[in-house]
Amino acid sequence: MNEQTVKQSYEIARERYAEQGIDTEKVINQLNEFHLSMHCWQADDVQGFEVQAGALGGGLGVTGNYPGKARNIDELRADILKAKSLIPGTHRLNLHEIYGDFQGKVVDRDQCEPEHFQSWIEWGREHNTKLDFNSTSFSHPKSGNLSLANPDKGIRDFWIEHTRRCRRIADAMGRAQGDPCIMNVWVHDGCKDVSVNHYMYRQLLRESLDAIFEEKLDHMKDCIEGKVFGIGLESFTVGSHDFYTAYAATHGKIPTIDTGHYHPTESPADKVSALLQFVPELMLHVSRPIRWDSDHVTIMDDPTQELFFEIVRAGALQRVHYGLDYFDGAINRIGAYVIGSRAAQKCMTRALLEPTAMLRNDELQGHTFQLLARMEEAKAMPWSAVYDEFCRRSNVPVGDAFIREIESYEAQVTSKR
Ligand code: RNT
Ligand code: ZN
Repeated sequence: MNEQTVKQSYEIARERYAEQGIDTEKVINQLNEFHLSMHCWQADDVQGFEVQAGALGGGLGVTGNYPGKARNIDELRADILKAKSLIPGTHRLNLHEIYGDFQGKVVDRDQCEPEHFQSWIEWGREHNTKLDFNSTSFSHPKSGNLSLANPDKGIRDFWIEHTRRCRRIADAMGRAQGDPCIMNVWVHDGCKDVSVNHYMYRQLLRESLDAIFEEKLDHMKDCIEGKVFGIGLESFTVGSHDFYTAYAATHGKIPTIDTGHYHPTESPADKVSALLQFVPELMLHVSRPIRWDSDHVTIMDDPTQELFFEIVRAGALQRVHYGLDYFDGAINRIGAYVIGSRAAQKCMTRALLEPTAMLRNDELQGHTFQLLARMEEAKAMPWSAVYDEFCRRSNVPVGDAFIREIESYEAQVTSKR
């Protein structure tokens, strides 16, 4: 797009919003402070770099076989940097434990150390990318259907040890980057078919978490992620939402809201104002479920937009960590990062540009017609001109210009893999 056109469109948008008392310059500054935590696992269909890696497990599924997925740490890093070059602002990278730099050695999950992430820490420093982290309990011979809630003490202790070590790795990352590393614990534990020991499984999971969180670490924060069900684990999920919500609220932990993890008509957005009454912060896994937790690429759909509106309306910008979590092997994977990240930013742009003060006043005065009318008009305001200007100032492609960049990277790099 012609630079002059972008600037002129922005000037008009700035005036239109100023008429409503909204400062678009402030919004652009806020967008600069809005850091997404990009999930490393979109680049290679959740494979990771373990020498002994097996098939994807834990009830997860990636569909599609689009050519060009990252096959090693160098390719994954190159792909992430390419994606980041097409997304305005500065963003974090969310690593899973299986993405360690294991140097061709077999390192079992109960053996991982900060040293296996030293090169990531250096990479992050070099590329102005702060790191977040996840323990990995799936895709392992000891996973089965139950990890932290396994009645077999040996297996349970193995995963407790893994997760404790992961917290220390996260702490090392947080210390090195001078900013807390957010570490997510999600375990797939559940039952495929009818089961009667639910109380026992949940008691075991609670005790395992208590053991894991015993060590106080100052440079990391814990978040815990529930779910409705996984593939092959349809009948019962140990770490349900009630379980983790209660755990987070009583232990000062951060719940992870994965937008793909709820019943189809349940609104993840509606959880923001409820949970933040009782927990310090929230972690998001922004995704797009189609009929189930299918992890399609995030787009500007109504549930995503509503989520960002709710965060802004709750005044919670500083209390939320913005992770993405989808994996689509059916389309260009770098394109998937860019579409999803830009969609989240566009939703945030619209949320920040909402004339919230006016809307709140309408509502309190009982002016329901005016409230509805203003919200409808806000949809058609020139918010995209503000996002385009943010892209322009960030020196990244404006509008669909990123498509050709991805096409040429595909022609030169990913299609040759
Ligand atoms: C699974 C959870 C979890 C994973 C990643 C890979 O349903 O959403 O967050 O997607 O940890
Ligand atoms: Zn998730």
